[in-house]
Amino acid sequence: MTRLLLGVTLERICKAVLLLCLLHFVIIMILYFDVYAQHLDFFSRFNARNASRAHPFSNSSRPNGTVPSYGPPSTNLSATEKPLQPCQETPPGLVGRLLIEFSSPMSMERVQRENPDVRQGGKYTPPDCLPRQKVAILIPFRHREHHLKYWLHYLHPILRRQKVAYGIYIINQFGEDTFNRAKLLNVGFMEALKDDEEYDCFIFSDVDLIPMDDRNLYRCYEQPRHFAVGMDKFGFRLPYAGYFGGVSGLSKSQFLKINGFPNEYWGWGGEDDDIFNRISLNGMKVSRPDIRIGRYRMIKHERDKHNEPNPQRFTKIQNTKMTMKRDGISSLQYRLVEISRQPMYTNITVEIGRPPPRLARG
Ligand code: UD2
Ligand code: MN
Repeated sequence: MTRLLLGVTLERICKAVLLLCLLHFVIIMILYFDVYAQHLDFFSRFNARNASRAHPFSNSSRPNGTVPSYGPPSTNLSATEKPLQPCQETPPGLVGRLLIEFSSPMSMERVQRENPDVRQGGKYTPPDCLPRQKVAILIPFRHREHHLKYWLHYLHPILRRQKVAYGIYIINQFGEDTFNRAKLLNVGFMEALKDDEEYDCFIFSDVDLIPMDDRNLYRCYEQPRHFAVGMDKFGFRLPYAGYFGGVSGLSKSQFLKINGFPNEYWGWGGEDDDIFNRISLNGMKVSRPDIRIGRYRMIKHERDKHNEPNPQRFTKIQNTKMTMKRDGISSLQYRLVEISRQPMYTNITVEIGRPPPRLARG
């Protein structure tokens, strides 16, 4: 009797083990097929992305009038591909705070290697959505190659995550006469539009300023934008309410409304305050990101040669109201020396003259 009972129990245990094994096998099979399906999905998405990379959007390849916004042509979509949607207002791939440092050496080769989808001339268009604005980024420049490498290294990936169509323009002052930041930026505005008339937003950035947070979106707003709110050199605080230096952005119509920037500020200082005055005098108000987001690191440097503080600046900023109508984009004169398209940026070398003799003596 005991033996019989033992046999029955053993048989039950065996059945239970068998059932467990069967269950285990079924679960494994389900999981296996699920992973396999995901792989398939991943590969098909990967292929689609590569296909879109193989036909990057460029002005020359765009059939006239077939594309409503700044995206790849929609004409060669297959039946299964969805047409591109406008890029989201808040880009989904932002990472927030960034670690910015300038101690490790940087090379242009590295920047190029790490940004393979930037087109010749430093241009980029998001491959997966239709960007809402086309932004020209203008950098006043002379003899700051070392800074430029860091700027490109940090900014290309940030701008890519921000999902805008953009082009980078270095406005390089020819010769060794006194530097003129604002006039170079006026040249940048004109030349960027000659390069691509679709630019509707212009961002003016010093070559030595790197944003520390990618939520500080490089695009244009309802009002002229001041991006560089908190800089390390000012203890991450706005130095004064009317400060407009460092990095700023104006739409095409905002820029034209203030007659562009002044051409007559030679040497260091004052031009940013004049631009601020122009904005207020034309009934606009400067907008800014939150101080926690608008943080910047400036690459440390000495004052450059031929960019000494402009002794006229304090008097000049008192007179913006009188000068802004005659001095600006409407009176801009320059001689183009060379335009060269580099892999990571477009270089525009320009002769912009020198200060009038009275100022040169001052
Ligand atoms: C401040 C402002 C800057 C501008 C300037 C006064 C900050 C962070 N920036 O800059 O926007 O208002 O004062 O004019 O407060 N540059 C060259 N080569 C030169 C000289 C200047 O490339 O030889 C360019 C370069 O892009 C540089 C920018 O001009 O970043 C401003 O010059 P700066 O960096 O010498 O002046 P800084 O830092 O006092
Ligand atoms: Mn600087």
